[in-house]
Amino acid sequence: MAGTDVRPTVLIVEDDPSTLRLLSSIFRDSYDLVVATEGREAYAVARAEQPDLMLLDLNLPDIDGLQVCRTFKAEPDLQHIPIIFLTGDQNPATEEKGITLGAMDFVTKPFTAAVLQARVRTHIDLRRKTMALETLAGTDALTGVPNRRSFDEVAEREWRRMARERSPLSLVMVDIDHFKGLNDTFGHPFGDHVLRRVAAAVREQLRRPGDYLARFGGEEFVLVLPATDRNGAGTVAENVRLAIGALRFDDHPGAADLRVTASLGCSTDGEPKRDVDGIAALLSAADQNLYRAKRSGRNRVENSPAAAVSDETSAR
Ligand code: GH3
Ligand code: MG
Repeated sequence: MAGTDVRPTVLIVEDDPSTLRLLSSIFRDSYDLVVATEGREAYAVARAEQPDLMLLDLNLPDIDGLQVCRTFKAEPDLQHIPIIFLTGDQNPATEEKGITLGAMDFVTKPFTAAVLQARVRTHIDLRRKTMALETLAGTDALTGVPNRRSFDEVAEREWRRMARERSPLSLVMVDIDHFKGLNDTFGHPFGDHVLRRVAAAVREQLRRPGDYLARFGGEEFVLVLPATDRNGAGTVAENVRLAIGALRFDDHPGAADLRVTASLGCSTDGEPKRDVDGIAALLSAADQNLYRAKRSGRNRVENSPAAAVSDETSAR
Protein backbone atom coordinates (compact mmCIF):
# COMPACT_ATOMS: atom_id res chain seq x y z
CA MET A 1 0.00 0.00 0.00
CA ALA A 2 1.13 3.49 -0.70
CA GLY A 3 2.63 5.35 2.26
CA THR A 4 1.52 8.82 3.29
CA ASP A 5 4.33 10.56 1.41
CA VAL A 6 3.54 9.26 -2.07
CA ARG A 7 0.67 9.96 -4.42
CA PRO A 8 -2.36 7.86 -3.54
CA THR A 9 -3.46 5.20 -6.00
CA VAL A 10 -7.10 4.96 -7.03
CA LEU A 11 -8.53 1.88 -8.71
CA ILE A 12 -11.39 2.55 -11.12
CA VAL A 13 -13.59 -0.43 -11.91
CA GLU A 14 -15.75 0.62 -14.82
CA ASP A 15 -16.63 -1.01 -18.13
CA ASP A 16 -18.22 1.95 -19.90
CA PRO A 17 -15.50 3.73 -21.94
CA SER A 18 -17.03 7.21 -21.79
CA THR A 19 -17.47 7.12 -17.98
CA LEU A 20 -13.96 5.79 -17.70
CA ARG A 21 -12.61 8.68 -19.77
CA LEU A 22 -14.53 11.16 -17.65
CA LEU A 23 -13.25 9.66 -14.37
CA SER A 24 -9.69 9.61 -15.64
CA SER A 25 -9.85 13.28 -16.57
CA ILE A 26 -11.23 14.16 -13.13
CA PHE A 27 -8.63 12.24 -11.12
CA ARG A 28 -5.46 11.87 -13.14
CA ASP A 29 -3.90 15.10 -11.85
CA SER A 30 -4.26 14.12 -8.20
CA TYR A 31 -3.82 10.34 -8.15
CA ASP A 32 -2.10 7.42 -9.79
CA LEU A 33 -4.91 5.61 -11.57
CA VAL A 34 -5.28 1.91 -12.24
CA VAL A 35 -8.22 0.48 -14.13
CA ALA A 36 -10.21 -2.75 -14.27
CA THR A 37 -13.14 -3.21 -16.63
CA GLU A 38 -14.48 -6.40 -15.02
CA GLY A 39 -15.07 -7.60 -11.46
CA ARG A 40 -12.65 -10.50 -11.67
CA GLU A 41 -9.94 -8.22 -13.00
CA ALA A 42 -10.58 -5.89 -10.04
CA TYR A 43 -9.39 -8.53 -7.52
CA ALA A 44 -6.17 -9.12 -9.40
CA VAL A 45 -5.41 -5.42 -9.95
CA ALA A 46 -6.25 -4.56 -6.31
CA ARG A 47 -3.97 -7.33 -5.01
CA ALA A 48 -1.13 -6.19 -7.23
CA GLU A 49 -1.52 -2.43 -6.74
CA GLN A 50 -2.94 -2.18 -3.20
CA PRO A 51 -4.87 1.01 -4.07
CA ASP A 52 -5.84 3.57 -1.44
CA LEU A 53 -9.41 3.61 -2.72
CA MET A 54 -11.63 1.90 -5.28
CA LEU A 55 -14.35 3.50 -7.39
CA LEU A 56 -16.67 0.65 -8.26
CA ASP A 57 -19.34 0.63 -10.94
CA LEU A 58 -22.41 -1.25 -9.78
CA ASN A 59 -23.13 -2.80 -13.16
CA LEU A 60 -20.20 -4.79 -14.48
CA PRO A 61 -20.20 -7.24 -17.37
CA ASP A 62 -19.16 -10.33 -15.37
CA ILE A 63 -19.87 -9.95 -11.64
CA ASP A 64 -22.42 -7.72 -9.94
CA GLY A 65 -20.68 -4.78 -8.20
CA LEU A 66 -22.33 -5.68 -4.89
CA GLN A 67 -20.77 -9.13 -5.12
CA VAL A 68 -17.38 -7.61 -5.87
CA CYS A 69 -17.77 -5.48 -2.74
CA ARG A 70 -18.76 -8.52 -0.66
CA THR A 71 -15.68 -10.42 -1.83
CA PHE A 72 -13.36 -7.49 -1.11
CA LYS A 73 -14.68 -7.19 2.42
CA ALA A 74 -14.09 -10.92 3.04
CA GLU A 75 -10.48 -10.98 1.84
CA PRO A 76 -7.81 -10.01 4.41
CA ASP A 77 -5.57 -8.42 1.82
CA LEU A 78 -8.41 -6.41 0.20
CA GLN A 79 -10.85 -5.60 2.98
CA HIS A 80 -9.13 -2.39 4.11
CA ILE A 81 -9.59 -0.72 0.71
CA PRO A 82 -12.34 1.91 0.92
CA ILE A 83 -14.99 1.45 -1.77
CA ILE A 84 -17.15 4.14 -3.35
CA PHE A 85 -19.96 2.85 -5.54
CA LEU A 86 -20.83 4.62 -8.77
CA THR A 87 -24.24 3.92 -10.17
CA GLY A 88 -26.99 5.20 -12.38
CA ASP A 89 -29.40 3.36 -10.12
CA GLN A 90 -31.35 5.81 -7.90
CA ASN A 91 -32.95 3.00 -5.89
CA PRO A 92 -32.42 3.59 -2.11
CA ALA A 93 -32.57 -0.19 -1.47
CA THR A 94 -29.49 -0.73 -3.64
CA GLU A 95 -27.66 2.03 -1.82
CA GLU A 96 -28.59 0.50 1.53
CA LYS A 97 -27.30 -2.88 0.38
CA GLY A 98 -23.98 -1.40 -0.73
CA ILE A 99 -23.44 0.47 2.52
CA THR A 100 -24.39 -2.60 4.58
CA LEU A 101 -21.81 -4.63 2.67
CA GLY A 102 -19.14 -2.21 3.81
CA ALA A 103 -18.92 0.36 1.00
CA MET A 104 -17.91 3.79 2.27
CA ASP A 105 -20.05 5.87 -0.02
CA PHE A 106 -22.49 5.83 -2.90
CA VAL A 107 -22.43 8.31 -5.76
CA THR A 108 -25.18 8.37 -8.36
CA LYS A 109 -24.63 9.34 -11.96
CA PRO A 110 -24.66 12.01 -13.22
CA PHE A 111 -22.20 13.42 -10.69
CA THR A 112 -20.25 16.65 -10.60
CA ALA A 113 -16.48 16.49 -10.61
CA ALA A 114 -16.21 18.65 -7.49
CA VAL A 115 -18.45 16.41 -5.38
CA LEU A 116 -16.78 13.21 -6.48
CA GLN A 117 -13.30 14.68 -5.89
CA ALA A 118 -14.29 15.82 -2.41
CA ARG A 119 -15.66 12.42 -1.45
CA VAL A 120 -12.65 10.55 -2.74
CA ARG A 121 -10.29 12.89 -0.91
CA THR A 122 -12.22 12.52 2.35
CA HIS A 123 -12.09 8.73 2.29
CA ILE A 124 -8.44 8.56 1.37
CA ASP A 125 -7.56 10.92 4.21
CA LEU A 126 -9.68 8.91 6.63
CA ARG A 127 -8.07 5.64 5.61
CA ARG A 128 -4.59 7.05 6.06
CA LYS A 129 -5.39 8.45 9.47
CA THR A 130 -6.86 5.11 10.56
CA MET A 131 -3.73 3.30 9.45
CA ALA A 132 -1.50 5.70 11.34
CA LEU A 133 -3.63 5.30 14.47
CA GLU A 134 -3.60 1.50 14.28
CA THR A 135 0.16 1.48 14.23
CA LEU A 136 0.37 4.02 17.02
CA ALA A 137 -2.13 2.09 19.07
CA GLY A 138 0.00 -1.01 18.74
CA THR A 139 -2.98 -3.25 18.17
CA ASP A 140 -3.32 -5.93 15.53
CA ALA A 141 -6.57 -5.16 13.72
CA LEU A 142 -7.44 -8.80 12.95
CA THR A 143 -7.03 -10.42 16.37
CA GLY A 144 -7.24 -7.41 18.68
CA VAL A 145 -4.03 -8.42 20.49
CA PRO A 146 -0.91 -6.22 20.50
CA ASN A 147 1.07 -6.12 17.25
CA ARG A 148 4.73 -6.59 16.45
CA ARG A 149 5.55 -2.95 17.07
CA SER A 150 4.09 -3.16 20.55
CA PHE A 151 5.98 -6.40 21.19
CA ASP A 152 9.31 -4.80 20.31
CA GLU A 153 8.71 -2.10 22.92
CA VAL A 154 7.38 -4.38 25.64
CA ALA A 155 10.08 -7.03 25.19
CA GLU A 156 12.86 -4.45 25.34
CA ARG A 157 11.37 -2.85 28.43
CA GLU A 158 10.92 -6.18 30.21
CA TRP A 159 14.44 -7.21 29.28
CA ARG A 160 15.81 -4.15 31.06
CA ARG A 161 13.41 -4.44 33.99
CA MET A 162 14.23 -8.11 34.62
CA ALA A 163 17.96 -7.33 34.45
CA ARG A 164 17.49 -4.64 37.08
CA GLU A 165 15.47 -6.93 39.30
CA ARG A 166 17.80 -9.89 38.68
CA SER A 167 14.82 -11.92 37.71
CA PRO A 168 14.44 -14.41 34.82
CA LEU A 169 12.62 -13.48 31.60
CA SER A 170 11.04 -16.04 29.27
CA LEU A 171 9.72 -15.85 25.74
CA VAL A 172 7.49 -18.36 23.98
CA MET A 173 7.01 -18.39 20.21
CA VAL A 174 3.80 -20.01 19.01
CA ASP A 175 3.40 -21.01 15.36
CA ILE A 176 0.25 -22.68 14.05
CA ASP A 177 0.96 -25.95 12.24
CA HIS A 178 0.14 -26.36 8.56
CA PHE A 179 -1.83 -23.13 8.52
CA LYS A 180 -1.33 -22.65 4.83
CA GLY A 181 -3.19 -25.90 4.19
CA LEU A 182 -6.05 -24.72 6.38
CA ASN A 183 -6.36 -21.51 4.35
CA ASP A 184 -6.25 -23.52 1.14
CA THR A 185 -8.93 -25.95 2.31
CA PHE A 186 -11.36 -23.63 4.08
CA GLY A 187 -10.55 -20.23 2.56
CA HIS A 188 -8.81 -17.15 3.89
CA PRO A 189 -11.77 -15.66 5.81
CA PHE A 190 -12.07 -18.87 7.81
CA GLY A 191 -8.29 -18.78 8.35
CA ASP A 192 -8.77 -15.31 9.84
CA HIS A 193 -11.50 -16.65 12.09
CA VAL A 194 -9.13 -19.40 13.30
CA LEU A 195 -6.46 -16.77 14.03
CA ARG A 196 -8.92 -14.84 16.18
CA ARG A 197 -9.97 -17.97 18.07
CA VAL A 198 -6.34 -19.00 18.61
CA ALA A 199 -5.43 -15.52 19.88
CA ALA A 200 -8.33 -15.62 22.34
CA ALA A 201 -7.43 -19.14 23.52
CA VAL A 202 -3.79 -18.19 24.09
CA ARG A 203 -4.76 -15.03 25.95
CA GLU A 204 -6.91 -17.07 28.33
CA GLN A 205 -3.87 -19.09 29.39
CA LEU A 206 -2.04 -16.00 30.65
CA ARG A 207 -2.67 -15.71 34.35
CA ARG A 208 -0.18 -13.23 35.75
CA PRO A 209 -0.68 -9.47 35.32
CA GLY A 210 2.75 -9.02 33.64
CA ASP A 211 2.23 -11.83 31.10
CA TYR A 212 1.90 -10.49 27.60
CA LEU A 213 0.77 -11.80 24.20
CA ALA A 214 1.40 -10.28 20.76
CA ARG A 215 0.81 -11.32 17.19
CA PHE A 216 4.33 -11.59 15.86
CA GLY A 217 3.26 -11.87 12.23
CA GLY A 218 1.08 -14.10 10.01
CA GLU A 219 0.16 -17.18 12.05
CA GLU A 220 2.82 -16.63 14.67
CA PHE A 221 2.31 -15.32 18.20
CA VAL A 222 4.77 -14.52 20.94
CA LEU A 223 4.49 -14.48 24.74
CA VAL A 224 6.60 -12.38 27.09
CA LEU A 225 6.70 -13.88 30.58
CA PRO A 226 8.51 -11.67 33.11
CA ALA A 227 9.86 -13.23 36.33
CA THR A 228 9.22 -16.66 34.85
CA ASP A 229 11.88 -19.39 34.86
CA ARG A 230 12.38 -22.19 32.34
CA ASN A 231 10.02 -24.57 34.10
CA GLY A 232 7.32 -21.93 34.36
CA ALA A 233 7.64 -21.05 30.68
CA GLY A 234 7.39 -24.74 29.77
CA THR A 235 4.19 -25.07 31.79
CA VAL A 236 2.58 -22.00 30.22
CA ALA A 237 3.62 -23.20 26.75
CA GLU A 238 2.15 -26.65 27.34
CA ASN A 239 -1.13 -25.12 28.55
CA VAL A 240 -1.24 -22.95 25.42
CA ARG A 241 -0.60 -25.99 23.23
CA LEU A 242 -3.46 -27.89 24.90
CA ALA A 243 -5.84 -24.91 24.70
CA ILE A 244 -5.24 -24.52 20.95
CA GLY A 245 -5.72 -28.26 20.41
CA ALA A 246 -9.02 -28.10 22.31
CA LEU A 247 -10.56 -25.53 19.96
CA ARG A 248 -13.60 -26.75 18.03
CA PHE A 249 -15.15 -25.24 14.93
CA ASP A 250 -18.50 -27.06 14.87
CA ASP A 251 -20.41 -23.99 13.73
CA HIS A 252 -18.58 -23.88 10.40
CA PRO A 253 -19.71 -26.15 7.59
CA GLY A 254 -17.22 -28.95 7.02
CA ALA A 255 -14.96 -27.89 9.89
CA ALA A 256 -16.45 -30.00 12.71
CA ASP A 257 -13.55 -32.44 12.61
CA LEU A 258 -10.89 -29.77 12.22
CA ARG A 259 -8.18 -29.83 14.87
CA VAL A 260 -5.74 -26.94 14.97
CA THR A 261 -2.33 -27.54 16.51
CA ALA A 262 0.68 -25.36 17.14
CA SER A 263 4.39 -25.78 17.73
CA LEU A 264 6.03 -23.77 20.48
CA GLY A 265 9.60 -22.73 21.22
CA CYS A 266 10.64 -21.30 24.59
CA SER A 267 13.70 -19.41 25.79
CA THR A 268 14.70 -18.14 29.20
CA ASP A 269 17.47 -15.93 30.45
CA GLY A 270 18.63 -14.59 33.81
CA GLU A 271 18.38 -17.85 35.71
CA PRO A 272 20.21 -16.64 37.68
CA LYS A 273 22.74 -14.83 35.49
CA ARG A 274 22.38 -13.34 32.04
CA ASP A 275 23.70 -15.64 29.33
CA VAL A 276 22.48 -13.93 26.19
CA ASP A 277 23.31 -10.38 25.24
CA GLY A 278 19.95 -8.86 24.43
CA ILE A 279 16.32 -9.43 23.64
CA ALA A 280 17.15 -10.23 19.99
CA ALA A 281 19.31 -13.17 21.10
CA LEU A 282 16.58 -14.40 23.44
CA LEU A 283 14.07 -14.20 20.60
CA SER A 284 16.41 -16.07 18.30
CA ALA A 285 16.82 -18.83 20.94
CA ALA A 286 13.02 -19.21 21.15
CA ASP A 287 12.86 -19.28 17.36
CA GLN A 288 15.48 -22.04 17.20
CA ASN A 289 13.46 -24.09 19.67
CA LEU A 290 10.35 -23.47 17.60
CA TYR A 291 12.23 -24.79 14.58
CA ARG A 292 13.22 -27.90 16.54
CA ALA A 293 9.58 -28.42 17.60
CA LYS A 294 8.53 -28.26 13.94
CA ARG A 295 11.28 -30.59 12.83
CA SER A 296 10.56 -33.18 15.49
CA GLY A 297 6.94 -33.58 14.47
CA ARG A 298 4.95 -30.38 15.35
CA ASN A 299 2.20 -30.04 18.00
CA ARG A 300 4.83 -29.90 20.73
CA VAL A 301 6.78 -27.62 23.05
CA GLU A 302 10.56 -27.36 22.79
CA ASN A 303 12.25 -25.82 25.79
CA SER A 304 15.97 -26.63 25.60
CA PRO A 305 18.49 -24.17 27.06
CA ALA A 306 19.93 -21.76 24.48
CA ALA A 307 23.43 -23.25 24.86
CA ALA A 308 22.16 -26.73 23.97
CA VAL A 309 20.44 -25.35 20.90
CA SER A 310 23.50 -23.51 19.63
CA ASP A 311 25.73 -26.55 20.34
CA GLU A 312 23.41 -28.60 18.22
CA THR A 313 23.29 -25.95 15.51
CA SER A 314 27.06 -25.76 15.33
CA ALA A 315 27.32 -29.58 15.29
CA ARG A 316 25.08 -29.72 12.23
P1 GH3 B 1 4.24 -24.98 9.45
O1 GH3 B 1 3.52 -26.09 10.15
O2 GH3 B 1 5.60 -25.40 8.98
O3 GH3 B 1 4.29 -23.74 10.29
O4 GH3 B 1 3.41 -24.67 8.11
P2 GH3 B 1 2.46 -23.42 7.83
O5 GH3 B 1 1.62 -23.74 6.66
O6 GH3 B 1 1.73 -23.03 9.07
O7 GH3 B 1 3.50 -22.27 7.57
P3 GH3 B 1 3.79 -21.37 6.31
O8 GH3 B 1 4.77 -20.36 6.82
O9 GH3 B 1 4.15 -22.18 5.12
O10 GH3 B 1 2.43 -20.65 5.96
C1 GH3 B 1 1.86 -19.72 6.79
C2 GH3 B 1 0.54 -19.34 6.20
O11 GH3 B 1 -0.15 -18.41 7.02
C3 GH3 B 1 0.65 -18.70 4.85
C4 GH3 B 1 -0.21 -17.46 4.91
O12 GH3 B 1 -1.06 -17.40 3.81
C5 GH3 B 1 -1.00 -17.64 6.19
N1 GH3 B 1 -1.33 -16.37 6.80
C6 GH3 B 1 -0.47 -15.45 7.23
N2 GH3 B 1 -1.15 -14.39 7.73
C7 GH3 B 1 -2.49 -14.66 7.59
C8 GH3 B 1 -3.68 -13.95 7.91
O13 GH3 B 1 -3.68 -12.84 8.43
N3 GH3 B 1 -4.85 -14.57 7.62
C9 GH3 B 1 -4.89 -15.80 7.07
N4 GH3 B 1 -6.09 -16.35 6.83
N5 GH3 B 1 -3.77 -16.49 6.75
C10 GH3 B 1 -2.59 -15.92 7.01
MG1 MG C 1 2.91 -22.24 10.65
